[in-house]
Amino acid sequence: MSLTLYYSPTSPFARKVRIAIAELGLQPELQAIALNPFEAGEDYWAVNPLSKVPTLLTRDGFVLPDSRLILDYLRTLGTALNGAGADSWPDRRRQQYADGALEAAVVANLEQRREAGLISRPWFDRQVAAIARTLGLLESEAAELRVQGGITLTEISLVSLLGYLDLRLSAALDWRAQAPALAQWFAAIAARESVAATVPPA
Ligand SMILES: N[C@@H](CCC(=O)N[C@@H](CS)C(=O)NCC(=O)O)C(=O)O
Repeated sequence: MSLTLYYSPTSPFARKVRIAIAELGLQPELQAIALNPFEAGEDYWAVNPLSKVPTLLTRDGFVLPDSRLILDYLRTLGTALNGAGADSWPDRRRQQYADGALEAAVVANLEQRREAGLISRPWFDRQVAAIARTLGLLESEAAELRVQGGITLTEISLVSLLGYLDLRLSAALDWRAQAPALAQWFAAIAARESVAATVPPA
């Protein structure tokens, strides 16, 4: 049995999947293939015509093209992501906020990478403001976040979001100043093996 993961080391969506695979102890059957989705060609498009990462080939060789879908599948392979409160509405809601902020962060990064004359500052600022507001909400619920023992998809999404903010948006958003409780939680969970092993390269 094997799992094949197409990923980029800097992709926060792929990081969610990589953390989940580590938490579930599935690395022995993992074949991980690193690629840059912006430079991918026909070989990869034959696997995933969206040309995005992550993409997972399941144990049956079925192709799953999206991190949420992949995480749903991985959770059928083990129970490690069933921390207390997993699948409760409050937990799922926090996960959705973290994922939504992550989507806004990726949009903001793509915007700032455009040619100087094409960058829309209002569009970029709109994404950053949405992230800041959402972090404010999650900050007020930081006491619910887990560090030790069983975690859930919420912690995975949030770690991936905050790591990506450090990597790509640190000049635009001083998130630690705005969300000190999240910063404390992030510093604590950074020591977890699955988290430490998937830090994006600078
Ligand atoms: N909804 C997708 C988003 C995946 C995504 O946008 N990945 C980015 C890398 S962070 C990508 O592959 N971008 C390439 C492109 O947009 O062409 C998921 O959750 O997996």
